[in-house]
Amino acid sequence: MHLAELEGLLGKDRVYQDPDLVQSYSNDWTSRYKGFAPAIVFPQSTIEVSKVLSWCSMNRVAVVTQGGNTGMVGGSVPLNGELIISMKRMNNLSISNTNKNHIQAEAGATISEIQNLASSHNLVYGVDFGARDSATIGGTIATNAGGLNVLRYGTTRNQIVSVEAVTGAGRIVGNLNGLEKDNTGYHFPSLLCGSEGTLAIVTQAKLRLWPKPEERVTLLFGLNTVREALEITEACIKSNGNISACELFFQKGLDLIKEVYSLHPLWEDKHSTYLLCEFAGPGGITDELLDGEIGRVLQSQESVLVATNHNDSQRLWQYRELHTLAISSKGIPLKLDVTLPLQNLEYFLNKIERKCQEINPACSPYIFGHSADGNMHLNILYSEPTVKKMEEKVLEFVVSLEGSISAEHGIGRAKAPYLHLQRNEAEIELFREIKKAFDPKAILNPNVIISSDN
Ligand code: FAD
Ligand code: 2HG
Ligand code: ZN
Repeated sequence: MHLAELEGLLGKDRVYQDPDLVQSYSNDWTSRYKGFAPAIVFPQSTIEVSKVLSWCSMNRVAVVTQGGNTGMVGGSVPLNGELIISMKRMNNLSISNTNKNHIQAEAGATISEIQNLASSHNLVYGVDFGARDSATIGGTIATNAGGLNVLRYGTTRNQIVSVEAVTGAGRIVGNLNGLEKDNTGYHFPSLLCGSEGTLAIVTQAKLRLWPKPEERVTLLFGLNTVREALEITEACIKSNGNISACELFFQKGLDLIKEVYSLHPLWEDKHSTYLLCEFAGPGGITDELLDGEIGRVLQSQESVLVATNHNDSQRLWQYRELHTLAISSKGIPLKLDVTLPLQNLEYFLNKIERKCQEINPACSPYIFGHSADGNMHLNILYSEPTVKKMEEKVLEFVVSLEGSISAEHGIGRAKAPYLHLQRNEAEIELFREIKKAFDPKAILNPNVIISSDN
């Protein structure tokens, strides 16, 4: 690989070969995937991305695109010595001058940066989750990230109005016209969203913003069964258009968080199951809630904490949000991110721990997730040496219950061997054809979504 040519095209301050720097971009957030790369490129404009990809395509140099490198499925790691393209330096953003409810963002802008700009205009961005300070717009578009507020605003796909991207052949496609209605053939924002960097590098997007809620109320329930938690989830979904989050976790995860972060117990640890619900909307929603069905639910429960200001709410949220970090502090878990139809969720949750322990009695599964979406995160510690078998059996179980093997983290490299559980041969063949059209030399994120073995 003649990196000097690339330096000549872009300038020396865009291409870095320092081994320590390159190494610091070569492993994934979970530490499961460790790669190596000849160099890292930091383009600063769409034209520069186009120049890099044209050069790579001509020279058949495989690349891995990276945003914040917070992905959970090994998609942003150069496992086979690919060149890393980091989008971090493309992070400009501004409120659109054609529509004040849209934000125009370069791919490397983080979720927090978008949220802050939106907030200063009395608006919010609809996607939010724990990695907000590092995860980028490009990465979240590539993975169609979900997060904490999907039931209110939808996934990332629902936020994108327009997208600009560069194909594997170096061609700039898409636009930033910001038109809410634009039925001119195939819809690139939809196609590129969730394509995990296998079709094109997203360079910029126009994103929809939403009115900032005036009032927010967070409820944390201490419960004793999954059924109770799912009944309250259902009541929240039905009762009030202002529901914005329903998050489920269990005593085992709470015990770990208490240990790692020295947090207080909840209700002296007498419950097994916890549900955090958040409502956000116009002024007066708290009173409205208390007068309606949710008020009746609250009266029927003995263990409920209610937070109506930011600090109290954050105190409740930390019991949910710290799961990922607390688990990672103990080892490298097998991470599964699945959706179940709501009617099968209780069955799944009641069976899954036993199922894992039957495969490996030494394993330690932690379960938490977004209950209203039927999206559960299963983090299994100490599953070696049965990681593969565990993954296969759990994913087969999910499919047998009509669920999905990837809810919001994507397929990446981690789940590529299981794509056939969800997609039939005709679909996978079509995936290959679409990939060929966008990336004829197959240089973008090799083995992501479709591995060379399936
Ligand atoms: P990266 O990790 O850098 O990349 C992810 C994938 O996108 C890779 O395949 C990469 O090649 C590709 N990619 C990156 N940038 C581009 C681009 N500009 N163009 C094309 N392809 C690109 N995810 C959720 O969905 N919901 C959650 O609630 C959630 N919570 C999380 C909490 C924590 C603590 C952590 C660490 C992660 C969490 N994630 C969650 C996972 C992760 O943050 C998301 O997958 C996020 O979308 C990744 O963004 P990123 O910028 O870090 O992308
Ligand atoms: C969450 O909902 C994230 O907290 C991360 O999607 C899940 O760590 C995980 O498995
Ligand atoms: Zn999640």
